Amino acid sequence: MMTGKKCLVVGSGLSGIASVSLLEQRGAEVVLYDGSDKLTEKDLRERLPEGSRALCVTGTLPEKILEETETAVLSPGVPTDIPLVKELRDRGAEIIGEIELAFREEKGRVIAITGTNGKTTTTTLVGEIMKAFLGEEKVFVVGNIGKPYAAECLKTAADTVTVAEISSFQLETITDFHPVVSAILNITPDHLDRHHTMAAYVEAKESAARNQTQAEVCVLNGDNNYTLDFARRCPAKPVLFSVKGGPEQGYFLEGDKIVRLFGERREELLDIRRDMRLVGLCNVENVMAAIAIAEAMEVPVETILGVIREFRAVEHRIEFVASKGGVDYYNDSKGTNPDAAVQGIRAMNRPTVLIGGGYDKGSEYDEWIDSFDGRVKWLVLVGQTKEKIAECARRHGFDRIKFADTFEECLELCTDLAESGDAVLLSPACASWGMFPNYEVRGQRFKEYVNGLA
Ligand code: UMA
Repeated sequence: MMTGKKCLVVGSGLSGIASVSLLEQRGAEVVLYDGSDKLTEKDLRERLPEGSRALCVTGTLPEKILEETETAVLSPGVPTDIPLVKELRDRGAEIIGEIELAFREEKGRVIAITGTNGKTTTTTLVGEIMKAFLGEEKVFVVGNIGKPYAAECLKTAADTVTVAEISSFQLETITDFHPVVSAILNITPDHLDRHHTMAAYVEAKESAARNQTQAEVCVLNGDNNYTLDFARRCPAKPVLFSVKGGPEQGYFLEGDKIVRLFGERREELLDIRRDMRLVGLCNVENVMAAIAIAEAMEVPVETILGVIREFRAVEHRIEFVASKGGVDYYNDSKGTNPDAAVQGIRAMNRPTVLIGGGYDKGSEYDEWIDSFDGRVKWLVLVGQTKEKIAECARRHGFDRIKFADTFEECLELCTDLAESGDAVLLSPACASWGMFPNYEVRGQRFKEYVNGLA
């Protein structure tokens, strides 16, 4: 029961604001706190919906609030080991995160998808499959993907499904969160500034399945040492997928075919060249995981395949735009750092004119240049980082470089350089700032240009 409960919400971003609204709808007395010294109490008030009675606090949290708080709801970006959280814990407050808060209101079934990479694509694809199966209004796609779970949970019912993309940050603060199907797509080092050790990061990811039972399913990557190891200890029934030839049972890639093998029953499900519009091996993994999740939810295979055949990609992530004059154009504007851009270029299977450059975040480009691996026909550079990238490329023996002064000039140059059978890929390894307000606008501009070509 939340009525009259004294709750403290930490963080006034998307999660925090949605948490305040949920708590107030449930009758709690809410304090919204933000630790940023750039924000004032007025800023917090402006972020809240009209009519909210929450007390807004910045700076140092008064003793009285620390003492009275019964439940503290942390936003994902708030580390669980900062002095404020320790203090609240020592005084006996319950510490939960926004995902846990929302889950306590859940009336239907939950699918939880985590992993270092591929979460958003897999979550989006599973969301589409579940919508095709149950109807649009019965499915909620929430979490790290950008829509707070707390904003949707009160709409759930016995016959709805919540598809949640869950980050390691969000998993640190769950207690009862219990998906009927969970998935850990892969685990590679990430966010170590926050979790401190790889062991802690892995533990956070594994907790997606913590409350599951043997009657439920946890989908795991059979090619990743961490998730493979977890398959032996997982409280749910592990279902493996693999692109490297594979586990003895589960979903795997055989030539160009995704195959399912359960017991003696072997079935070819789809041809990755014929039936998938998504490109790149990372997306084959995402598709396999989505099939495994959807089948665990008892969605008929034909419904699943129907959605996969049409699914084009999450916007701005290795998104196929159009084929013009025999040249395929791909928008990977979301490739805002070298790591993400490595995935972009690896997904190309033909000579590629690659657009790089943008705002300087102090990144190093060596690994990205190394990943070109003979695929890049021309590298067209634009923006603040163009000289820095060119210098790095030359050091690695790559000198097929062209420069452009504006984004428009860069696009025209690409069209001139690309020949029938080539690809043009916008995957710049840099943020868009300086030329655009964000990567979405950059991707949009690229798509408008491509769609306008004869
Ligand atoms: N804050 C504090 N104290 C702190 C830290 C932060 O008061 O110690 C305050 C900040 O001043 C700021 C607010 O908290 O005002 C921000 O909270 P937040 O960082 O949790 O951001 P939200 O806007 O609530 O967005 C969060 C997720 N952000 C993070 O995990 C960092 C979003 O994921 C998510 O989409 C959203 O909730 C809705 O569920 C973003 C993300 O970057 C996309 N995720 C990471 C990733 O994908 O790698 C994990």
